[in-house]
Amino acid sequence: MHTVYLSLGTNLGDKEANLTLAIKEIERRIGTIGAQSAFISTEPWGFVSENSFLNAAVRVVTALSPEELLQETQQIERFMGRTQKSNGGQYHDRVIDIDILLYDDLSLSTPTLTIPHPLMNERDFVLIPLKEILE
Ligand code: PH2
Ligand code: MG
Ligand code: MG
Repeated sequence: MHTVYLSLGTNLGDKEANLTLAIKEIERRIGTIGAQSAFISTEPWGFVSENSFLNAAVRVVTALSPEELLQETQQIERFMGRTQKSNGGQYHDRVIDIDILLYDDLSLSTPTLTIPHPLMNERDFVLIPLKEILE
């Protein structure tokens, strides 16, 4: 089994409900939630939007491989109605974004997936929830 840390963010609709549903879907499709951070309200980082974010992080124990994990997180995003993906640093408002931060102590870089998340150390909206649950 593998320990993974996921970052969650939303800035559209009922943000608290979006995070709650995403966490429920993570539990259903990915694995057991070992810890869940508080939900924190943050300002948009890296793009201009009038919609503030609600961010959180979770620790999950999973049997999935990194690529399977990515497929499942993307399926949850689509199931929850996410349409646009960030493209070349061009960010958009979104109902849900689920990013893989850490997967055991693995370092991996493929065209579709980089672990640890390459920008995590620059982002307080990632680091603050992560520090709450990191063990
Ligand atoms: N996600 C981004 C870009 N900017 N800003 C905040 N506050 N929260 C996010 O989750 C976020 C962001 C790219 O996924
Ligand atoms: Mg993201
Ligand atoms: Mg993402």
